[in-house]
Amino acid sequence: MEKVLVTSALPYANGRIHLGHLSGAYLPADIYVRYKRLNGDDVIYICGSDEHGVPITITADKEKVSPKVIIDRYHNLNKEAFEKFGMSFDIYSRTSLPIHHQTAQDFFNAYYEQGLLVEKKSKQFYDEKAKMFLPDRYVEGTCPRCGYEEARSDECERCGSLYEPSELLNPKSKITGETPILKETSHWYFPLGKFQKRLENYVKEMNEKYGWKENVLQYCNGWFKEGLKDRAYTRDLDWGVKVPLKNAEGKVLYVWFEAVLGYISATKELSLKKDEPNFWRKYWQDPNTKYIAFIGKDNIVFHTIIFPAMLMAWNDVKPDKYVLPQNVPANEFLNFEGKKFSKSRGWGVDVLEFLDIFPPDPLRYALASNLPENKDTDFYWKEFQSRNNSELADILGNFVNRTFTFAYKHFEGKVPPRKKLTAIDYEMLSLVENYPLKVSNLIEKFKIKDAVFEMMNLARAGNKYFNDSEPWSTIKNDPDKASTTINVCLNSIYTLAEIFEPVLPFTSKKMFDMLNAKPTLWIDSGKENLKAGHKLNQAVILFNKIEDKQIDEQIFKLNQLEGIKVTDEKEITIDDFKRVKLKVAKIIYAEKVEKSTKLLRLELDLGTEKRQVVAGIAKSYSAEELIGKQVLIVANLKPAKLFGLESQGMILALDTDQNEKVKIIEIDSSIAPGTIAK
Ligand code: B3M
Ligand code: ZN
Repeated sequence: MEKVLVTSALPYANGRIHLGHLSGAYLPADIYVRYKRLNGDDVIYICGSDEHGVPITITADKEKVSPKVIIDRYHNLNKEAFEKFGMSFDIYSRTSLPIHHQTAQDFFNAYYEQGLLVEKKSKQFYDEKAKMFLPDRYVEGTCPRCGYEEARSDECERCGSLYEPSELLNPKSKITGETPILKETSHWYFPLGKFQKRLENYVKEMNEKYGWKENVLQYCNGWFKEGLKDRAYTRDLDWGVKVPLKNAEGKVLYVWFEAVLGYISATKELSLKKDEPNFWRKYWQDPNTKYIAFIGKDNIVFHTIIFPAMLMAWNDVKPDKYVLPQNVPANEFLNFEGKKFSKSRGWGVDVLEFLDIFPPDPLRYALASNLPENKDTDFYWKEFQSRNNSELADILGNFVNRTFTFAYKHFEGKVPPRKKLTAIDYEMLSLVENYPLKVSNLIEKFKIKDAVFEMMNLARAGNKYFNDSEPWSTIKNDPDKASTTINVCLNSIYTLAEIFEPVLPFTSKKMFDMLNAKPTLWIDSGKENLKAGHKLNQAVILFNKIEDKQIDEQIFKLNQLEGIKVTDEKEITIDDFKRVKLKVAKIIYAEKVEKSTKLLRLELDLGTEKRQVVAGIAKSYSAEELIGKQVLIVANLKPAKLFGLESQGMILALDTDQNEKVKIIEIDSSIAPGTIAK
């Protein structure tokens, strides 16, 4: 039995998590953890919200509310999204808790007291109007190397060069739009360079022992080659963990130096909840613990270099020593229908939105089958549909369904005995028996995608065995043979229920309920777990097919939103704008589109003509309340087909950013339908 500590990156509580996040650091970890639990290992799984740092304050500034409002909102939304998705964290904590602040300050003090931190003065941008130092992302200017006009204070996203803030041309504060001055400030630096040799050895040793992923090693080696430099441990900001020193007013710990400690403080919070204050030490401070940190590729340096260096620096002087990550299986990115996820452009779909429409298991399966383990991958709606329909429903669902139907029709809903075993039965039994090990070998190596492929292969083999055994004919001329076939099929379904549990936890539960059985130890799940005479429960449908219409609706909505949310784009000319014909339209009839949760079919009067428009506003308005209202529409939009209905135009509405709610732009009744807006 292994003692396993698993963490997933702590998402910033400044926005909703989307499918890309799930594929990167959460679903693979949850699959690993669920498998480890069934395998009888002693596992804890830790996560929570990252609630400090500039990403949070920027969002708060934009909305003109306090950071607290933002973190409360998104912590709760993301916690709910993870729960609905079936994430099995032992705790989902938050870094704004006092226990986290205390933990982070303890670490800072441990370094400060051993004289490790170096105090240095430097010039940083300062906004005199806002009376504050401006962190990197608050300053924009022209890149001194390539002339890119939206470069950050010390790095250019376009040409990738790094420079001193004083070199940035034409700097502007993002808060006031004023030109900031350079003002001297002092910060404490963590001397990462001092740890370089030890870090290189650590990465080398872990890789030799446990086989790190190629992409992760490459990142690390890139950093080592460049040479590790001192890193500022503090920032001039008032939102965050206060620097625990006198004369450190207005300074907080740099978010990355405390967020990684969030894993530890979250485990401490779990200990308090369990009323076992030293529980966390059993994992973090036992040298036998296998610590696995799941992350996305943009977080590699923090987990393979900065966090280990911080733990080393603590372990150097303190008696209670921490374990370092044994493996950091970072994933690449998931894109959406060929492009990067983008909130501002409305490209992508967030988790809660998705789970409002479709159940979690098909999403888990589709994402797990296509994890960006070695390269970026894409989520496509059509692929999601076919994974659900042609794999989950047609292969796994079908095998379970035909077996249960047969067992009820011919064997009174009981497991029939094994009577005459022939070669084909022995072959199937030995395949099933060896299957759990085959799958676990892959999961142990973090080859989750391959493991999921193998899981479905067992269901494929089940169907083939059923077909080849022809129980529908043997039941008439050789009933003992049919009895054997169904016994083997039911036992295979037991194995499937278990090995699919990490990926399809909700479905697995249904399968076990149908079998009237409980999971066993992973390695035993391929054995004869259902004995002859065992009574089954009634079968339920495991997967519903997803219709083309449902998918078309999503694709339509995506393109519609993408068309509207162009606020971040460069300017357009007046001629570009003139190409858009905006007209006043009166809604003369409205009704729900059948089987759609979002769409209404509207009949519009444009003065000289009538039009039909399909609008994605059913979550905000009932059909009845719309009739008689006047709205603005884009009248020269190319018609599109949706749920078999032609949509001849698009209604303008305001995005309230509240769970897909929109507000139509109403035009008062004194204006005649057909009037042009310009
Ligand atoms: N919050 C970055 C992110 O959400 C950061 C991860 C922290 S892990 C300790 O991608
Ligand atoms: Zn540049």
